[in-house]
This record gives sequence, structure tokens and C-alpha cells, in this order.
Amino acid sequence: MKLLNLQNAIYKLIIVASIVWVLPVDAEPASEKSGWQADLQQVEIWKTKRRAGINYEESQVPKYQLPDSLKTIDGKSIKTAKEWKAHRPMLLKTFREHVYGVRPSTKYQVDYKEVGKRENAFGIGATARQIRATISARGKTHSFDFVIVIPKSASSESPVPVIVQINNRYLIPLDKAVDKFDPFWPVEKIIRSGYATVAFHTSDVDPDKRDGYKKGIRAMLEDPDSDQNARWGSLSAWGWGASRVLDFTIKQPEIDPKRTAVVGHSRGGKTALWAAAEDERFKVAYSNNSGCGGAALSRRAYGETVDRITGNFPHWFCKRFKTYGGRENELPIDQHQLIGLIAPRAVYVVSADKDLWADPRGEYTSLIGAAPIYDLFGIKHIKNTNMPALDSPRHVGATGYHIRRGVHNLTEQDWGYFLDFSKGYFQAN
Ligand code: GTR
Repeated sequence: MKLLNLQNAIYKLIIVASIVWVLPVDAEPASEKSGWQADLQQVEIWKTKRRAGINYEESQVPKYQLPDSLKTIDGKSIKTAKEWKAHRPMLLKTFREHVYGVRPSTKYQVDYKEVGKRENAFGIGATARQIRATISARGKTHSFDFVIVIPKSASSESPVPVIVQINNRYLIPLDKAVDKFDPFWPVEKIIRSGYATVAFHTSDVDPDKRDGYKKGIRAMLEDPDSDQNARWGSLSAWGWGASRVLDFTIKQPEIDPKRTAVVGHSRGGKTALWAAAEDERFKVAYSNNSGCGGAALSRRAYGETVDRITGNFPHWFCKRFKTYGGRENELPIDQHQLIGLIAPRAVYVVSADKDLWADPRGEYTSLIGAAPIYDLFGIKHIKNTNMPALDSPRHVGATGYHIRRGVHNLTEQDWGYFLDFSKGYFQAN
């Protein structure tokens, strides 16, 4: 009998040991080894029917060398987290001056006023409020609204994480946020996950129009003596708006200021990354289908290029960025370093397999390109250079990625994967 027990114990030990050996903590399941590849039919559709005159072939990606994440702009090696921190302001400045623009230092004041309130939202005791932020500077004012929803479980003794959405489609006013389900900002789903959430509409901060400058926050705060080629574009202005929303949000006693995420899709996804680079109070950045000027590497020139984006949307970036169209190799930085500016905080990047315009492989490669920064800080992150398969989220430590089957969009499925990731991340951090 005793001998049998001993044999059983040895068998169990062998099984457990072999599982541990086969599956080290960060290992990717074997099924993911194949990885995502662009569907050839899609490549053809994009080339011939959607946006022609642009590269969607992996074999046609120009030869490029990414700037080394562990080198300063003037070429010195960075060996420690401390050296990285000392270098970060210079990197941030380079992104400001060459891509997104410098925010003016004009003094301003912000007042917040509640303009609507709903108790017991969704029948689960959540409180929803619409707040109007009014910015005043040099005798002028500019207002924009945002909606904030806080779950019943939140209190000053037990504050909850918050997800701030930069909504590039529309303002979802209070009543709609509570009464109508919208997969783009699924408030009830977020609240039921135990988080508070806030959203504002980009154009309310700065119009999303090439001739909208005069009506937005950029004109109101402009510094006439600043370098014309480095003035902030709308993406930066929207990110600034996200920070003003955060100022209010983290003052609410039910919100935990150390567990904050910023989320955006497409132009909103580009903004979410830049907002988190500029404002370190955002602890997680989620960028959905952000493409060129977002997570995708500019040097790959696959799908939307610097030339196309700055031609179609000249108001998004600083003027200097446009000059890199067709000479991306001369950019002093590339987008993996934008992810690097957010590290060692969390970054979640999302692609969609029919969205070749946003260059899924370029978005994934950029996330992986920030790996050396996470290593410096000893923070776990995705290392696998092979992309995961469709609809197979890869979540490792402070980084997350998935490529969803389907078109350019932010869907409930995307939110589901992201909420899973945040749950783990916020519990551990
Ligand atoms: C596209 C644009 C992208 C992306 C998107 C969006 O047309 O080329 O850069 O930002 O719009 O915001 O929906």
C-alpha cells in the first residue's frame, strides 16, 4: 500500500515537473507559433479597390533600420533604468518637435460644472454625470463636455480604476450613455467590470477639420513666438483634453488616481498613445487600430504613409512631420519609441485583420520594439516577435496585443479582451 502511494506521488511529481518545464510562465502556446499573415485576397482588395498607389506587400517594405531604443538621440548607450529616465525628456522633446508638436506654455484656468446627473444608472446604482469644462485664457473661453460614470461599489475607502475614452466619433451625452448600448463605449460593461469610465469628444476640444484651427483650443492657447514648424497639432490638443478630463476625474474620492487607463480608436488611438507619453498619470494606454502616427512604424511605409496622412489630415501633426514623407529613414525617432515613452507603464495595442491601411505587423513590431525599455525596468512584457493568430489575445505583464478578425473598428470583442487585460494588470499593480 505504502509502495503504491509512493509510486503515485512520484508519478504526480513527474507530471507537474514536465508541465512546468514545457510551459514556462511566458511561453506562447504552440498553436500561436504560426502567427498572423495578411490574407492575400485582402492585399488584392486594398491594392485594386480600396486605396491604390500604396504598398500592402510585405516583400515591398523598404529596407529600414529602427533607431536603437537604448541609445540617446546623440548616440550614447543607455544601460540602466536611471539612465533611461534621464534620457526620456529628450526623447519626448524630439517627438514633440518632429511629430505631434509642442504644447504652448500659455497660462490658463479650468472650471468644471455639473450640467446633468442620473442616479441608479443601469439599475445597479451607478452614478452618471455630465460635466462641462471651461478653459479661460487671455480673456477668452472654450468649453467642452464629458460624461463620467462611477459604479456603486466605489467609495473613498475603496476607490476604483478609471478608463478615460478619447472618443473621435461623437459626444455620447449623459442620457445616451445610460440608456443606449454603444459598443464603441460600452459603459455598462465597463461599470460591471468594477471600473469608472469617462468619455469626451475630440472635436469639442479642437475641431477635426483642416480649417478648424480658429475654433479650437490650439488657437486659444497659441504662443505667437513659438517655432511655427513645431506647433501642436490636433492629436496633441485632444491628448491635452484627456489630461484636463483626468484632472477632474482623479479628484473624485471614488476614483483611484494610480489606476487609470486612456483608450482610443484610430485617430483616437494615436491620441491615446501620445496622451500617455505626455501625461505619466495615465498608467495604461490602449490604442485600437491606430496605424500611421500611432502604433505603426513609419519606416515600414506599409498602408498609410507619412506623406498620405499629413496630406489628408494636415491639422493632426506639427508641420515638420510632413517633411518626412518619403524620407522616413531620416526621422530621428520611430513609433516603437512612442511606446517606449509610455513604458514601463502598460501598453495595449490592437489591430484588425482587414485593416491593412493601419499596418497590423507594423503595430505589433512597434510594441515589441519597446521591449528593451521594459527589460531595463525588470517589467514583464511580450517578447515573441511572431504575431499571434487571429482573435488570440496575448497578454504578458505590462503589454497586451490582439488582432481581431474584421474591419477597422472598436468593438465589444476588443473591449472584452482589454477588460481582461486590465483586470490582471490593475490587480497586480
Ligand atoms: C483614416 C486615417 C487613419 C485613421 C482613421 C480614423 O482614414 O487615414 O489615420 O486615423 O481614419 O481615425 O478613423
